[in-house]
Amino acid sequence: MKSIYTDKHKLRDAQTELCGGELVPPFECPVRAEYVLERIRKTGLGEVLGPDSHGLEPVLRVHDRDYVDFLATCWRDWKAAGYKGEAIATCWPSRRLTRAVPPREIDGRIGYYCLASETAISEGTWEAAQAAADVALTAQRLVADGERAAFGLCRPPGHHAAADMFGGYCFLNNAAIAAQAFLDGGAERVALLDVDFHHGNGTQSVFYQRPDVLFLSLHGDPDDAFPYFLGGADETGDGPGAGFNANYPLPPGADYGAWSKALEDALARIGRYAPDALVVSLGVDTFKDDPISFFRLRSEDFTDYGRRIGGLGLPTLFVMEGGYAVAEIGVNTVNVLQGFENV
Ligand code: Q9C
Ligand code: ZN
Repeated sequence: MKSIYTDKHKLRDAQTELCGGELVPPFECPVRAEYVLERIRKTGLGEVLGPDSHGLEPVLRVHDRDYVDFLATCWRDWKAAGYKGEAIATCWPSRRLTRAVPPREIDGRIGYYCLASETAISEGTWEAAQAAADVALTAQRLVADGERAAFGLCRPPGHHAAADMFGGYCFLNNAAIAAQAFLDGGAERVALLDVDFHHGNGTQSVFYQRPDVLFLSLHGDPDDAFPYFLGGADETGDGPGAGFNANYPLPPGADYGAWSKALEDALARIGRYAPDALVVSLGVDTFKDDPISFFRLRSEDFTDYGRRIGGLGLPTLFVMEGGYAVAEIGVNTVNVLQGFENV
C-alpha cells in the first residue's frame, strides 16, 4: 500500500494544550507522525510519496469560506492584538448566547469558530492543516484512479472539525474532504468508518442530512468521553440522511471483544450500503496504553481488525486521525494497514 506524507506537518507544533487547568505540552505533537513513517519504512509497507497541491476548492466543498478565512488569519490577528501566549478560545456562542455572528475582535472570533479550548492555534497551524488536506486528497486520488487502498498520513488530524469549527486537535476535516472528493469524482455512495477512540462529531455533522455518505463511528460513550455533546446511539441521521448515520458508543474499559462486535455490525451495514468507496478515519487511540482514552485494544487486535475491514473488498482510503501512545502508534497504525492487505 502506498502512503502519502509530507514533513509540512511539523509546522503544527503548538507548545500549549489546556488540560486539567494547566497548560501542558500537546498530546498531538509532531513526533507522532514520525513514528508512523518510521514503521512504514521499517516494515516495507510500500512507497511513501509526497502530496500534490489541490488548492482550496475541495476544502470549500466541506468547510465554510468564512471559517477557512478565519483559520488563515487567526495567528496573524492574535499576535497583532498583542497577546503573549498561543491562541486559545475562552468564550463561545453557547446556550442562551444567541447572537451567532462572528465578532470583529480576535478573542471573540476564535470562540465563534472553536468547539473546545484544549486546542491552541499557533504559528504554522494553518499551513500544516492545508498540507494534511492535500495528503488526504492525494491518497484519495490514488484510490479513485484504481489502487485498492492508500494511506494518508495526515497530521494534524481532522474528524472533530466541523464545517465552521476547530477543536479536538483538528482544523480541516481531512476524511470528510476526501469522501466529498470521491463523490465529486463520480462516486454515488461513500461509507466513512471512524475507528478513532473519540466520536467523529465533525464528520457526522457534515454528512448528517445526506444519504450519499454513510457515517459509522465506534467510540467512547459521550457520557464518559470527549467530545461529550455528540455521539449517542440515537443519532441516526436527519431528513434525507435519516438512517445513514450509525454510532456505537462503548463504555470505559471496553476490550476487543466488545469493540470487534460493534465493528462487525458496522461492517455488515457498510456491506448492505454497497458503497463505491470506503474512507477509514484511522485513529489508534483505542490502544490499551493510550494516555487520554479508555479502551483496551492490544497491538495484535489492530492487525485483526485491519483484516476484517479488508474483507469488505472495497476500494479503501485510510486517513490518520488520533493516537497518543507515541511509542506504539507506528506499530498499531501499520498493523491495521498490513492486516488489511493480508486478507
Ligand atoms: N487532557 C483526536 O483523537 N481532549 N482528538 C483531550 C486531554 C480532547 C482527541 C483531553 C481529545 C481530542 C483526533
Ligand atoms: Zn481520538
